[in-house]
Amino acid sequence: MRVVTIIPTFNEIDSLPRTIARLRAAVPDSDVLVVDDNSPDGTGQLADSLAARDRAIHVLHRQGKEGLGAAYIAGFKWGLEAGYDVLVEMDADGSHQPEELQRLLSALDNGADMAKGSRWIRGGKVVNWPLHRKLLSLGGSLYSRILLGVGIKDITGGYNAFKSATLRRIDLDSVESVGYCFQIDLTWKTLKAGLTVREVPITFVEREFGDSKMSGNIVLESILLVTKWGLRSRWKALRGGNTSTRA
Ligand SMILES: Nc1nc2c(ncn2[C@@H]2O[C@H](COP(=O)(O)OP(=O)(O)OP(=O)(O)O)[C@@H](O)[C@H]2O)c(=O)[nH]1
Ligand SMILES: [Mg+2]
Repeated sequence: MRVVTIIPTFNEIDSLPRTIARLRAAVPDSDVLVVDDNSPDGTGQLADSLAARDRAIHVLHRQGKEGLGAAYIAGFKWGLEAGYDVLVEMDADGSHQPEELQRLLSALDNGADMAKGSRWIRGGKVVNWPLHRKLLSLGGSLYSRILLGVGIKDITGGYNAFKSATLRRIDLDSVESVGYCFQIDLTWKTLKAGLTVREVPITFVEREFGDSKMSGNIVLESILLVTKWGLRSRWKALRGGNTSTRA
């Protein structure tokens, strides 16, 4: 099974080397793809220097900052083209523990089409997050769960592993979201395709270095898109087609 872990970066010069070193130690069989949006702090060049020393590390350079979703789509396309069997999403900032990746991969081995790291199921944790971030994450998941009618507890989570067949079933070009709503979008599309999403408990640790890219616009995008998708699927269900999805 060929695995590639995709790490999108924008100004992560302090975090990236630590995350990659931990990942290479924890899961040596996983290749790494850094997708850098021309970070002004030189993260792209740093990634190149890591790639020069380790053949498992690859770098995709993009022209400018286009958001997390666009970076992942480019990374997925690269990984599918290169023939990987499993594609993983991981933040550069240390929030996703590379030491927990094996658990996500095991869930795929045991039949899941997508494994989703979850902070909000039994065994899941968040370390060093202020109350307002916890409430935002829990509230976002609850709102999505109600509107979309899905059972996923941490639908906004960004630590995910996909079988390549899952990503091939999803029309990657139809992904509308650029910010964190992207994670909801991917999960929703996987469920709508009739595939299995399994939540796996993770410990999410607040970043130590660098700045968060979270913003009001990103939250607004999520609320608007989730509302649109939820209403659309209910409208379709009312008109006869049953699109209800449970996990
Ligand atoms: N290539 C690329 N990467 C991005 C972009 N926006 C965010 N990222 C990366 O995506 C990952 C998650 O971004 P964060 O800023 O940590 O966002 P977050 O984890 O939701 O928010 P915090 O918890 O506040 O850190 C990090 O590795 C970022 O560097 C972007 O526009 N382009
Ligand atoms: Mg983060």
